[in-house]
Amino acid sequence: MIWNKEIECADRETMRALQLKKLKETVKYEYDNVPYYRKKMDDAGVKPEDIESLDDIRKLPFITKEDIAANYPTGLFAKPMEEIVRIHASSGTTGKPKVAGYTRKDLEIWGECVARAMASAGQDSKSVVQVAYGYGLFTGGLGAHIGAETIGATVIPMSSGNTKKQIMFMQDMKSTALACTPSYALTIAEGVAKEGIDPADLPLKAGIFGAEPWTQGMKESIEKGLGIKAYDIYGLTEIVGPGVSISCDENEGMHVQEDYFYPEIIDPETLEPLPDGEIGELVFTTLGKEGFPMVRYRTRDLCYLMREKCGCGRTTVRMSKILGRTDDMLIIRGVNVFPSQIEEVISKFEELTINYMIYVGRENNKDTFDLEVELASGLAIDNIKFIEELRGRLDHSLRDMLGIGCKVKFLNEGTLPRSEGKAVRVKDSRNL
Ligand code: ADP
Ligand code: K
Ligand code: ZN
Repeated sequence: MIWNKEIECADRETMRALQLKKLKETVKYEYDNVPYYRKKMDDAGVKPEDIESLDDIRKLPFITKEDIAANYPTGLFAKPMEEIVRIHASSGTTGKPKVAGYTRKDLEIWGECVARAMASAGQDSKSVVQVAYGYGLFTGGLGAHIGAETIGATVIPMSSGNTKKQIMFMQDMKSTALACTPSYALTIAEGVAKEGIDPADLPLKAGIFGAEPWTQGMKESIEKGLGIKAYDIYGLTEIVGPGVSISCDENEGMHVQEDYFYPEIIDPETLEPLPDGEIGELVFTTLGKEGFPMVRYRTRDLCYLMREKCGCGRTTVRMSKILGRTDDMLIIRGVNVFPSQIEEVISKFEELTINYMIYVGRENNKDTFDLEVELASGLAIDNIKFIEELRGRLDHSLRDMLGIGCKVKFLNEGTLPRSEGKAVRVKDSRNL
């Protein structure tokens, strides 16, 4: 199902013309209304009139997470508070949260984008969408909510947590879609199994999962555990929240709502633009947002762009799954390690659940690297021969993937903490 065929299936020329028109307006708007960015442009010697083509975007200075922090809380807002009708903020694991402000029009844009996402996941006005993302400053809950409402679905605003009640409502209200983080979806799937419910008996058809990185292996576990098709929804508070992009039935990347969010991929070191297909840092310019517009915002998320025709009929550019956040990258004994690489390895082992915990520390001037994994149900941790054989195979696969080894500890199923929101899978005590 395609929500907005005219835009989502527009030909390249039409889309580029629309983007250029909106880009020019955005840059002028930003220059006129955000003094901090005006100064950046002045320092770089670039004026709004210098934007004559889409490629001219490269002349513009970036906005970074540090710029947002330096302007905490509302210094980069382009509208007076009177016109701001909603505030959200990202969790801000380090330092102050990043605060975003929305005008009425911004909420409409957000609703439109998430509506496209809901439709891509097969939902319509007859659907019942259970939102199990947290409601609050976090954009997950109200983001999924506004999209489900825009398509006219029945929204169940559960928020996260209380897994038993989630499952009860899912059955009693005949929810057709579940929107939550992939790690919480997995927790719910485990709950379903624990209650002896056959996933095929659930009315649930689709999952709209995002807000954290997840692998194909994780996707398969969730799809099996809930008897659904899982879709990947991407977004970030600074740009709008979830709905910046969504996967389709082809499961080959996420279609970017590029009439509102213009994507670029840059080399995070040289800051030079990279061609389609090359992995780098994702940068977004919002096209038409009023309250908290962003020009060339560096997301720190790593992915690549695809412009080949998609089987679903949409013509919008696709971004690959998020392969990691530069923030999440661990440097262990000089080697770059992403938690998602570990998840990918673990997901290939039937003997393990997909839960894990990474511990990094420092002893005798050397990095320590420990990994806890869980045995799948019914497997005996006291079967030493089996465990040692499994350890051997796991060590080998991890070393293949990461280039370094780690110390693995096996746990019984259900030992590791389960997530209701964004999962915490790394404890790095080196930074304490
Ligand atoms: P934060 O997690 O930085 O406090 P947000 O709640 O705004 O703030 O989350 C945005 C971030 O979450 C993105 O920059 C990205 O790293 C991650 N994210 C969101 N959706 C996805 C997704 N579908 N796949 C992978 N990562 C995602
Ligand atoms: K107001
Ligand atoms: Zn598609």
